[in-house]
Amino acid sequence: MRATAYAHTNIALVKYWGKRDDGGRGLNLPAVGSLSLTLDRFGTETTVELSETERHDHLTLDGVERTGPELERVSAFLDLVRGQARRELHARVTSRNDVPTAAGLASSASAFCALALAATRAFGLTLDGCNLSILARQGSGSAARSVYGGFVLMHRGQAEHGEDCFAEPLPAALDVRLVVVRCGSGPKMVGSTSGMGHAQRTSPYFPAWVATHARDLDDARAALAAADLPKLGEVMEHSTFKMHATTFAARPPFFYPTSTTMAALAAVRELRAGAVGAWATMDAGPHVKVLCAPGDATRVAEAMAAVPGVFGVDVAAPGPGARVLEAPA
Ligand code: 2P0
Repeated sequence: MRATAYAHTNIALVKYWGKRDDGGRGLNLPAVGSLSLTLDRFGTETTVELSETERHDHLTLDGVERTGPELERVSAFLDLVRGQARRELHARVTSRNDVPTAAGLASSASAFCALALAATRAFGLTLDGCNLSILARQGSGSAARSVYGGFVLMHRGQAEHGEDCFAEPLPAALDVRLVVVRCGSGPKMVGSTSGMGHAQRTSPYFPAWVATHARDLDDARAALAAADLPKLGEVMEHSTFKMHATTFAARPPFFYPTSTTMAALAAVRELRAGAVGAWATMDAGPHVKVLCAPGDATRVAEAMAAVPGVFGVDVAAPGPGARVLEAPA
C-alpha cells in the first residue's frame, strides 16, 4: 500500500490558458489544447503510503508538513483516486520537488502527475497513459502532459465529462534543447489558475486567444512533422506573446515579465539577428525558456547567462515520461 513515482516537468510550446465550462463538476477542462516538451531536468518524486488508521490525509512537501489549501488540493485529488479504487483509506503523501515551487517553472505539472501515478499504484490501480493523463488533468491541466516524454499533444476535447480531454505523445524527428533562464526568485505574484480565470473573465483579448489557438496547434504540429525548428520557434513565440497579451488587457491588468525578463527577450532577438536559431517562451512567471538546436545550446546559454539580472541558466533536453520507482507487487 505504498508507491513512489517520479514525473518530469514540461513546458508548453503552444500554451494552455483558460478553461471550458464544466458545469461546476471540477473536471478542469482546458479552453484550448496545448503542445509541450517534457524536460530531462526538473521534476517531482512522490511517495503515497496508505494507512488503515489515519483519519485524514497528510502532505509533506520538501520536508515541511503542509496544511491548508495545499493539503486540501491534494486531498481533493486523492478523493478522485479513492472513488476509482472504491476504497476510503487515507494517505501520507511525501513529495520532493527539484523545481523551485510556485516560481513559474511548472511545478504543478510534475507534482500532480507524480501524485496521480503514485496514488493509483498505492491503491492497486494500473491506469493506461490516456486514463492517467485524464486523472492528472483534474489535479492540474499541465500535469496531464507529463505522463509522456518528449513532445506531447494535449487534446481540448468536446465531451461533457472530459473523456476526450487527454494527452498523447507526438513522435518527432526533431531534437531540440530548451535553455531555462531564471529571471526572478520567490513565488509568483499571480498563480496560473487564478490568472487564467481573471484573464478569461475580463480580457477582451481572451476570445481572440481562443479563436486563433487551433491554427497555432496545427502549425506547430506541421512544423514538428517537417522537423522545421524555425517554424516551430516562430509559432511558439506567437503563442506565448498572445497568452501574455491577455493578461496585459485584463481588468485590472496583471503581467508576469520583469525587467530581467524583457532583457532576456531582447537577448534572444539579438541571437537571432546574429543568425543563431533561438526562440523564447514564458509561462505564468518571470522566467524565459529558449528553444534552440542542440548544437546552439552552449552559445545560447552563454548569451543568456550574460544578461544582467539573470539568476541562472539550465540547458534541458527532451526527457522521459512519468515512471514508477516503487509499487506493491
Ligand atoms: C501551460 N500554464 O500550458 C500554461 C502556460 C501556465 C502558462 O499550464 O489551473 O498549473 O492547475 O490547470 O496547469 C499552468 O497551469 O493550471 C499552465 P491548472 P496549471 O503550461
